[in-house]
Amino acid sequence: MTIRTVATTPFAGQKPGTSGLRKKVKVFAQPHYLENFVQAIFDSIGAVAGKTLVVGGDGRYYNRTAIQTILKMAAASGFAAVMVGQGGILSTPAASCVIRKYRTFGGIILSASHNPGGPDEDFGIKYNIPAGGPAPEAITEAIFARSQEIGEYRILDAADVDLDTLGTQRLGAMTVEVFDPVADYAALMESLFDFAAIRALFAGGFRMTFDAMHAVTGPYAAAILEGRLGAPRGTVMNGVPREDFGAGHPDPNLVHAAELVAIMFGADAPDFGAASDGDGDRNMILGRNFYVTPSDSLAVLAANATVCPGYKAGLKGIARSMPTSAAADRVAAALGIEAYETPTGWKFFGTLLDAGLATLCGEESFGTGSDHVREKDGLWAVLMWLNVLAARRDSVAAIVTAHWRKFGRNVYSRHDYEGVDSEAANGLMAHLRGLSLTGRRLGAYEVVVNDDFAYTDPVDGSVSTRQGIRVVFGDGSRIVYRLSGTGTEGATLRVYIERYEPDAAKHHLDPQEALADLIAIARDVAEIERRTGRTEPTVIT
Ligand code: VG1
Ligand code: CO
Repeated sequence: MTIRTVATTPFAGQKPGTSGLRKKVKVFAQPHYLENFVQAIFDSIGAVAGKTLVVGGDGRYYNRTAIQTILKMAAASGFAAVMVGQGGILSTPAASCVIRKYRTFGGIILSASHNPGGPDEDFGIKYNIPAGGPAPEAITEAIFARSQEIGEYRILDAADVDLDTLGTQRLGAMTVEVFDPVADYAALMESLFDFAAIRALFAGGFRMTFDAMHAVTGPYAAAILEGRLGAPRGTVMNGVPREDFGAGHPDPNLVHAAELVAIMFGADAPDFGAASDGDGDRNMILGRNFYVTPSDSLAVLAANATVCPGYKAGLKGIARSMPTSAAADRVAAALGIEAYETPTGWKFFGTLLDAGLATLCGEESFGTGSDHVREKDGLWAVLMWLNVLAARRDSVAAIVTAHWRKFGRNVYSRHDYEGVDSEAANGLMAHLRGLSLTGRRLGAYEVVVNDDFAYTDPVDGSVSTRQGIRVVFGDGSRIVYRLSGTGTEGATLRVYIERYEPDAAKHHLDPQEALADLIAIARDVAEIERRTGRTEPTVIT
């Protein structure tokens, strides 16, 4: 077997976004495209000789092909070993778990998360550091810079590796260990939650439906919920990962998880419903006829965390991304712990978790997690809810509405305008950046803060600017605007709207009604219709 050095030239635009590099499969499949980016990673993370790397993905189309390339390139770069999930499968939180448990030199995760999969759809790749989390911006910027000057890459000439048989193989001088992608993760979950109490809950007739959306969590959910926790077979639906996610959008929200939503809002609905996304790091939580917003879910889990064995000592702090509602801040204040506000993207939580400043983290985009790994974790959130339900023996709706009565409700909604013309979207953001609204009245509200969110990491001092336009009003209500950093076509404008409602008599109102005046202001201020031609959002969550 020989190592080949291949001459190459840079591709424009290999710039990682909110969570790694995401492009159409057709872009990744061009000769040298993936190889250039992988070599740029290996060239940017320090000496790799003798180190171990974790590799796996969400099982989407091109996953296996990409893994073969990465294995041969890792061998050519001098890695001593690569641990790869059987069948190329490894959820994002399980990858983080394994990187940490075996103290590897990080890992490469192949996923475009909630984006559709298939030959004409999306693919993605990102590097996670040895702490288990997404590479911070300093590293992603170094990878991008390297990709823009790359002149060659190295790859081993070898036959493909068998990804399906557990055990150890040789690839040149490197060891490839194909491991069970579920076992370590399931053991970690069992160490955090009261599995006996959850088993007793199911044994008492509690019914649940988990929608794996034909994505990576199928095998994890089946092993944990139906296996270790004794939920009846059939609790997990769409549980077999498919390369095209069954032609669906593996995004656990009210629009894309419509099948689950119909079950949970239908006749004879189960007690509890949940779904996860393409790579297993997101979660949607539903009760019977009841939807829990991700921002509320974070707050409720924080308020109830001590019923779970892994969190019984209490929380050190709670972190949320800036556009996420401030519901969790109210819990932090009540608990007398710190609340942190970070830019969008899980990479910003890593330093807080490593420094022991925060225990729970969350994003409005169906992401919740804790210091057990360094990624958001879909099944973890589902299990934490199950532990809370087993301890409180109350319905999801009763737990959330009682939470609102105690803390008030942060009424919240996100409006996405997908597939907007990029120039129009950039123009809209430039228009917003040019406004100076502080001190002005908009409808019934007075603007007290209007800025482009900038963040200084309290641990390492790194600064991230241009993280979203904020319009904050005197009563704490907010409108936030940002462009998505995970899409592959045109631009997606996200508008986040929040208002605090202390009055329990109004907690039952539909957020779209309760927020109607702010929604109208948000559209006016950004001139959404005039600039994008859109009269309505494509997705409302
Ligand atoms: C979106 C979400 C963000 C999340 C990111 C990755 O980013 O808003 O909160 O961290 O996706 O999630 P953006 O830039 O499109 O708004 V995942 O599950 O796609 O890795
Ligand atoms: Co995801």
